[in-house]
Amino acid sequence: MPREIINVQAGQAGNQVGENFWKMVLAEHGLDYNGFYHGTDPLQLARVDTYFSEVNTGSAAKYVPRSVQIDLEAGVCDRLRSGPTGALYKPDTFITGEGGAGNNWAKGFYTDGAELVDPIMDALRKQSEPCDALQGFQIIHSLGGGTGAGLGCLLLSKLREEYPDRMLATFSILPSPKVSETVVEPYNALLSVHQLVENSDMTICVDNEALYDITSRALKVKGPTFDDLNGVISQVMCGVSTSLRFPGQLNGDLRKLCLNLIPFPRLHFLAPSSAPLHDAKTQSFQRISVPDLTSALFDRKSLLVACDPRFGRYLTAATIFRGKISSREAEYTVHQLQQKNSHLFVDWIPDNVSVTLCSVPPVGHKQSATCLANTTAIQELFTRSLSQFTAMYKRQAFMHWYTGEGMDTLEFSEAESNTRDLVNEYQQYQEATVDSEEVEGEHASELDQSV
Ligand SMILES: Nc1nc2c(ncn2[C@@H]2O[C@H](COP(=O)(O)OP(=O)(O)OP(=O)(O)O)[C@@H](O)[C@H]2O)c(=O)[nH]1
Ligand SMILES: [Mg+2]
Repeated sequence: MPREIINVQAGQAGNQVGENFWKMVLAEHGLDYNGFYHGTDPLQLARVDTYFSEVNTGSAAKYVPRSVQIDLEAGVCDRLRSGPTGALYKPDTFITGEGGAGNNWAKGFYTDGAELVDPIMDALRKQSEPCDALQGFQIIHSLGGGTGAGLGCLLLSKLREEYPDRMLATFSILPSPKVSETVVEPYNALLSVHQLVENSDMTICVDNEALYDITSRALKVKGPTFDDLNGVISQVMCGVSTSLRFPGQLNGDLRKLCLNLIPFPRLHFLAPSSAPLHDAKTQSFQRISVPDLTSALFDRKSLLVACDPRFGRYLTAATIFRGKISSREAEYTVHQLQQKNSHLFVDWIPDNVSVTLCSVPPVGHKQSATCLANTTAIQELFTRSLSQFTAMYKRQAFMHWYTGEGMDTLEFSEAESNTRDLVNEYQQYQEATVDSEEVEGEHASELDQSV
């Protein structure tokens, strides 16, 4: 029975990354840009229904993305529609407004976005009704703007209300001053984190700061464009969704993936890494050894979040190896790496790194690997945004743009303290050992300081 996922791409970043993601997923499943199958490997179609609905066109089956594209302005979606994959999407799954949210989270969440949310929910219902066993939703969005961040978070809370027992996952792009110069991005980002902590089951963090470094250093792109960054993001999105899209044993659906990765409900912010990191336009038919792939996955330079796992500890991690790789070798290599670096993995969750295999490699490669890490080092990402947020918020800079949309400044204070609590929780679990005193209470923030 199919276990469907519905994709939502919101705002400029969401739709641009989404376009790239679908192109890559199509290629992996042997589908052309119109959704027709030309592949030769039955594995490509075995679970294609996770992300595609099959439409009978009379002669051949057409595979249509189960996706809704939204934006408060029409330009980005219009470009997507007139682009090479434009004919792929169902026409009634584009929902756009006029004018955009102008980088204002309050417009996306409270005013303009709130006006568009009902037609969006209708479109999502239309997608979910024919599903046999809907797993849940994934939202692709940036946290730095107004639409993807504000309206994306509003949608998340609506989905939580209407589909309380389905999984809600997000691919969330965090802003970096290296890529964008819009000053209010730290506000939008932390207001979003405040929502994501409560309403998302799993947030896969993609940090434009790390992407900029990867594209400019590892891929040697001079002055990387969004297209360069998005190529790396879709590569990683394809990697992390492999176990959902191909038959396998472990982490075969969103719920199982979350169950293995998320030991505490609030600590669901994951850092993805990928190897080899390559320019989407080049192909690599070289063999890369399993030990090389494995050590790259746990290397800071392969991480899509600008943090250093050596300064934190892994609570859990899920690895997936693709191509002709023996499961014994993969498991042995991961185990060896963990033994050698045992201080980097919490000792109170035994066997906290899972290994999954998929024989289908990404297009143009012989083998590859991806990892989703729940590392306490991710707190660096939140402290970075917090310090930018606090500097402006202390002086109430730019606040009138938000209060002008009816927002209460209290929400800013709450977002700030919620993020601060999150950082403390990561820190406390980082320091906890199997021998430290037993902890009581639900939240790590209630832990005794001596732990
Ligand atoms: N990686 C990546 N980041 C992007 C892309 N487009 C925009 N961003 C980043 O996203 C943030 C801005 O958000 P956008 O997605 O442009 O905004 P939006 O959701 O359309 O919201 P409004 O335009 O304010 O209505 C900034 O941090 C940008 O650097 C993209 O294609 N790829
Ligand atoms: Mg926009």
